[in-house]
Amino acid sequence: MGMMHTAEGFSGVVSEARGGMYEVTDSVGAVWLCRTFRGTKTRNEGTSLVAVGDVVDVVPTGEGGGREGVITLVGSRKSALCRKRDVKRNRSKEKTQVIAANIDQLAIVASALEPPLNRRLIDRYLVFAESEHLPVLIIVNKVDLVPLSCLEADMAPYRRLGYRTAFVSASSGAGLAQLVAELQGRVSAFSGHSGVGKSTLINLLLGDELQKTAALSEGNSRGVHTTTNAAMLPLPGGGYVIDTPGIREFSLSGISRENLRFWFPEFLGPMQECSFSSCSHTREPGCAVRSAAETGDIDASRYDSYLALYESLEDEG
Ligand SMILES: Nc1nc2c(ncn2[C@@H]2O[C@H](COP(=O)(O)OP(=O)(O)O)[C@@H](O)[C@H]2O)c(=O)[nH]1
Ligand SMILES: [Mg+2]
Ligand SMILES: [Zn+2]
Repeated sequence: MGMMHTAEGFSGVVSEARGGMYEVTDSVGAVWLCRTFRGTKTRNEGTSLVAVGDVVDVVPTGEGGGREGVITLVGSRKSALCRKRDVKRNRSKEKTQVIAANIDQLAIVASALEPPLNRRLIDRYLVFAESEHLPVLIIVNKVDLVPLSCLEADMAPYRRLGYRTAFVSASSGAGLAQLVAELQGRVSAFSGHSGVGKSTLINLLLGDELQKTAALSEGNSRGVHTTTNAAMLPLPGGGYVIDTPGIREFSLSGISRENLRFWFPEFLGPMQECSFSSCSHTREPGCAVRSAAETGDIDASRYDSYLALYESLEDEG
């Protein structure tokens, strides 16, 4: 099931979406301008018909050999980054908008300073990634502004939990080679607080030739009336980067007060020992998770993030 050209059509990946038209990149890297039609079939019900990252079947329609086509089938997605429903426009039949499909990892971008390292926000992203079963890379940018030893201490709890981290500076170039290695051959969705340096980093990673493309797609995404514009930006060494909006725009529908505990992997052991099997790990007596946070077996800041997230979620019961 590779991306094969056949007599009738071929399979490719949607590399850019803008205004209802899609760029589809085929197996040899050629770009086709495609649209959907009433007969376009999908293996994904209830969500956007086509999103960046989708694997699609295309039938060429271009006259005189132009690279144009219609999308006949959208393949099933192994992962999907979805947009939060607009509460004001929440019609029950409205489809869930997909920001990007088939991403291999979520690259959480934070900065060492300006804005300061925000562990609460990192934890929020991690809970999201765990709930979506998405591998994570935590990128700490602007390491030129803070001694590396301080940052390594700040991030040690995450490394202990097995999350991959990369310390980089888009300004000095520190750590970029390691970051390139972590991104190579994968589709990575970049997300993080504004001002942490996502655009600067992505431009650096793309190399000179493609910087113009990135600037262009960013310009588009600011437009008020445009529909979901997104692009997979090809990395020189293989793999793609997708710039995404912040987590406030993400659908967190998989996360509730009841299942939050499962997205903190370090809680899973201690919580077997809680006095109440239904323990919420907030204020019950005999809570082994809270005890572990007090003794330092669970990082105290992570536990505080749990409490803050718990409070921010609605009670389903
Ligand atoms: N000191 C320092 N500043 C940086 C670094 N990377 C980006 N910046 C600056 O941070 C600001 C925000 O960067 P930008 O890429 O627009 O952030 P974005 O909002 O995440 O896309 C800009 O003024 C950049 O020049 C870095 O590694 N070190
Ligand atoms: Mg930006
Ligand atoms: Zn408990």
